[in-house]
Amino acid sequence: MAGVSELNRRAFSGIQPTADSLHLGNYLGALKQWVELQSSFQCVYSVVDLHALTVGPDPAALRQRVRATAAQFLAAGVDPERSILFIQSQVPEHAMLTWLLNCITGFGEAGRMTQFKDKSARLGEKGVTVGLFDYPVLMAADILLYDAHVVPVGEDQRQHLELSRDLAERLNARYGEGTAVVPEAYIVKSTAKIYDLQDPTAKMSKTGHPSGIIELLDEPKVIAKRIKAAVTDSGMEITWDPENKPGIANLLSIYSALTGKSPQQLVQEYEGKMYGHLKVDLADVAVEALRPFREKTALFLADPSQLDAILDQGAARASEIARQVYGRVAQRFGVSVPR
Ligand code: AQP
Repeated sequence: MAGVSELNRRAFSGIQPTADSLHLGNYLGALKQWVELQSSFQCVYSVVDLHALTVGPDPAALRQRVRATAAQFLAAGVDPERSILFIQSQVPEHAMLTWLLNCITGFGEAGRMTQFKDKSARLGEKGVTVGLFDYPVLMAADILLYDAHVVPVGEDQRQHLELSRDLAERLNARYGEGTAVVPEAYIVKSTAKIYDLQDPTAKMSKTGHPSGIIELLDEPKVIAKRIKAAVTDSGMEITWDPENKPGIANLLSIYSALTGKSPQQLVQEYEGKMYGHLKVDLADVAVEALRPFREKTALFLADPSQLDAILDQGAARASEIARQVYGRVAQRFGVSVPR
């Protein structure tokens, strides 16, 4: 964990408003770290709606999900007094810096991104847009625009982070040191990848089958049902063996992250017990952990003017930094800086 002196350093991260509710993977892989980093970094967190456009959402649903996502950030503990919380599309410099970065990114380099390959394979040729291809460059712009030193994300974003670092280094090599801050990924190993409850070899994902996901806003009985129906492995013994027992290891990782007990400690506690015991107890733990989250989200959504005020204030603070950093980079490229 960073020391007090790092309060001068910035953390940036974003989540796409692509679903009504975030899931447990988003929370344990990213959002939990966002909240913790607030005591040691100046944090900038965004609802990245421009990214969400890459999958062609319905405009009304997108607008509603932007607000729901922001409310969930706040419910998780993002503190708008300490951190900057804003909607990406309110700060035009994200798109402007993306264009500059597009012009220094190799076509082959962007084409190597595995998430693009996976998503484009799923969508088929007709569904794939230039926007989807350019997603990692927009993500690099998001990060570099705030001179971010660290980026708390899950494992699936590691390759995109590497591209952001490469682009920052390229900017410094071509346009002079100090053009960009080279960011570092902040990935917590134990929760870097939470797996689908029905397919513990695939990551829990908003686009996965509902039965494999725990949504943070799910009703308690839905949460309990999904955990109790999670796929487990052959054998009966509860052991920590991610390679051979990925289903049980996933449940232990979730249990561990929600309680602070290590997987090894949990294995000891469940010695001689059946998989079913573990599932019943984890269901209770998850229901109780998510109850206040659901209630707080509902409160933030019930007060639209407060939510708007928080987001407007966040956009103003984000714009101040973005304008300055974009101006510095644009000048070095030799293009005009808007007045
Ligand atoms: N299963 C996961 N385990 C750990 N971290 C995860 N993240 C996502 N899934 C897991 C992290 O959550 C943050 C937000 O992700 P996002 O919404 O911006 O994009 P995503 O990774 O595309 O989210 P999904 O749910 O996985 O959606 P799809 O279905 O589109 O692939 C990121 O920090 C991510 O690492």
